[in-house]
Amino acid sequence: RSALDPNTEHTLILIKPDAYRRGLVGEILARCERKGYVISALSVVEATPDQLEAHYAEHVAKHFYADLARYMMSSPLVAAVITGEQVVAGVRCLTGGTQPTQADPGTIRGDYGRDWGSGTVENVIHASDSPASAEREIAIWFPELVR
Ligand code: RTP
Ligand code: MG
Repeated sequence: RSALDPNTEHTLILIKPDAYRRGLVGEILARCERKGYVISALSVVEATPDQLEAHYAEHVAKHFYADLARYMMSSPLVAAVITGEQVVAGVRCLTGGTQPTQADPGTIRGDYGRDWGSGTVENVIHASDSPASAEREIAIWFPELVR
């Protein structure tokens, strides 16, 4: 049972703490809305270590995980469920490549992401990389929607 419409597609974005602090929440949500997608859920949260380990399960054992977790807990962030036809691929496209310096201009990371010399890049946004990831991640950040 889900509170989300099963007849369309959903993705999970995190507007990461750097973007929250810099006042980019409205800008990032506006880009999703202008593309024609709908905001189905929205929340300001302080991520817990458990939530991040679940969310980034594929990265927990990697050398950059400690920096990543510190970055993701450095202030509140905004979690959102975005809805629309092929929204998973579409929002990944809006998001751009992982590394801000290489991300195409015009993408969210290309326009706003910052590389510092060391530590984790501040790349502004997370977006689910597949419909299966989206389902898994929505359950982590919006458990009330999937119960
Ligand atoms: P995300 O999951 O956050 O949407 O980013 P992504 O798919 O583009 O990249 P992914 O490979 O899943 O990496 C997740 C996040 O970990 C940080 N990272 N740091 N220092 C490093 O080598 C490194 N590699 C990845 C980034 O914050 C990246 O977004
Ligand atoms: Mg990823």
